[in-house]
Amino acid sequence: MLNLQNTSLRSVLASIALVLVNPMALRAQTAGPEASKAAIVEMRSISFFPKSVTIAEGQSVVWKNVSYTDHSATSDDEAKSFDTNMIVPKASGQPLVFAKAGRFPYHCKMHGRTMSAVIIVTSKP
Ligand SMILES: [Cu+2]
Repeated sequence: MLNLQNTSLRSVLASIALVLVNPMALRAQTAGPEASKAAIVEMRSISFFPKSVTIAEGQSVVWKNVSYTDHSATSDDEAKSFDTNMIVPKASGQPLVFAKAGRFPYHCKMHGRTMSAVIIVTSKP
């Protein structure tokens, strides 16, 4: 299962690498071992699943679009601390590393608040 996800992830990396200019995404490219333990969030028709994901500092998240329309995972804060940009059906975003503990609500740019969720990052002991 994990191998399959990694394979599909690699297949889309090349096509989206040039589009992503998010500093967090660029850092994620060199994450190496961290990327292999990425938490997966599915983008469904108008929801994220799971709606709440808890990870540890330094862990990454990969959004995987399993629906039939484009979606993004865009942070709610004005600074837009992370944004996958639009991910097309059957593709996955680059792994995004969450380096700091905190609560990071996000939404889809296309579907707004209807499609929202949260990443909770816990600090390492
Ligand atoms: Cu959406």
